[in-house]
Amino acid sequence: MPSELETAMESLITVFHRYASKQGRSGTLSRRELRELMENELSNFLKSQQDATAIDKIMRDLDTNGDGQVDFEEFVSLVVGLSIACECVHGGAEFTI
Ligand SMILES: [Ca+2]
Repeated sequence: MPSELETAMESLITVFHRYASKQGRSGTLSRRELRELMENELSNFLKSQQDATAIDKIMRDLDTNGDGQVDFEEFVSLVVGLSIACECVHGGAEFTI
């Protein structure tokens, strides 16, 4: 049975591919796919960033290779960044969403 952390890693991969396969290239997130993922999967963390310009900014920040798509590596940097921000806010204490 996978550990808690291994399960979390599997979830990252599963969620990424669920949205990445919706349209166009299946291995990357388009702007629309990224928006859907963030609205559905990060709605608690990103309540203040639901407007279109915020999505555009996040997309630009994430798309480090500039191909207009967010690949898994670029997506992971979003998750890592949010996790670090979240850990800082909570001071490392246990939290629930
Ligand atoms: Ca990219």
